[in-house]
Order: sequence, then C-alpha cells, then structure tokens
Amino acid sequence: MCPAQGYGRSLWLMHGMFRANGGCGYVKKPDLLLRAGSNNEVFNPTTNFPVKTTLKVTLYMGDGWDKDFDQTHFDTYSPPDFYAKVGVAGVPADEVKHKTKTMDDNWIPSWDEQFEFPLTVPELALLRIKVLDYNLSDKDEFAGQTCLHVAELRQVLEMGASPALQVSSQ
Ligand SMILES: [Ca+2]
Repeated sequence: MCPAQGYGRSLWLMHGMFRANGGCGYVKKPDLLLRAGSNNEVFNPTTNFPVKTTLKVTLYMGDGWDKDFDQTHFDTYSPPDFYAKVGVAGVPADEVKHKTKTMDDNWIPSWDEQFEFPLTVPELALLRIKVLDYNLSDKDEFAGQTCLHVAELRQVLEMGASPALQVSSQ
C-alpha cells in the first residue's frame, strides 16, 4: 500500500483505473460503453441490471507498517489499532462498502474476513481498500490504501459455486 495521504477519492479511483492494462496509460472503454442499443440508446449507469458476477474479497492480513513508520507514529503508547474499509466504486447499484473488525494494539493485523460484492456492471467496478488506525477520542488516522480494477483481477473457479473473483490485499 502506498501511504500517500492527501490524495482525494476521485484521484485514487483514477489511479486504480489507469493501473489496468499493464499501467501503460491507455485503458480501452468496455464494450458496453461503445455499443449503442437497438434504439440507438447509450449506456445508462442508473439502469438496474441483473447481477453478473460476485466479487469475493478475503482480507487476510496487513504487514509492513512497523518498518515504514516510527513506533509512535499512530499511537504514542501502544501499537496501532488497524481496521480496513473495503468498497466497490462503480455504477450506483454496485457501490457497497464494508468494514473489518479493529485489531487492537497490533502492527501486523490479521483480519481474515471475507466480503461479497454482487456486481451488475463488473466492467466499470473498482475495488478500493483503505486501512485506518482507530482512535477512541481522536480522528481515525489514514494508514494506506489501494484501488484495483475488478475486470483485471484473476478469475478462480470455486468448487460447487459460480465463477468468482478472489484477491488478497497488497
Ligand atoms: Ca489508535
């Protein structure tokens, strides 16, 4: 994760979007944005499409903060209390956010939690993972984030289930 604080939400989404296609800077528009319908209508993101695929995200653990940050960077007298926000940005129907539990006083949090995102337009979906340090009386502190193009995630077949995408946090 890149601890670049100060990046706005839209800038991070752009960053994730253009990381696709090998990061060459060119990402082809998905076909659904290029095709016109039978009555020459264009794609309408607010249309309710059926669920096309379900993105399953397992957040196992996070590591590396103790090497990149000073021991007192997050909490002065104890290790940080990390939790992660996991969400999808895309068409309105697909925009869902989840949150892991907070791992108190631990530089290497092991959340081991799974979240499911039913996606109606996976072609336009970006997976966003953000880690914060929980603080009881103060504002939670940003610790890192990443944004991934769902269409480029590796597809795995699970026994007895429909095709699903699976990633682990980086
Ligand atoms: Ca804290």
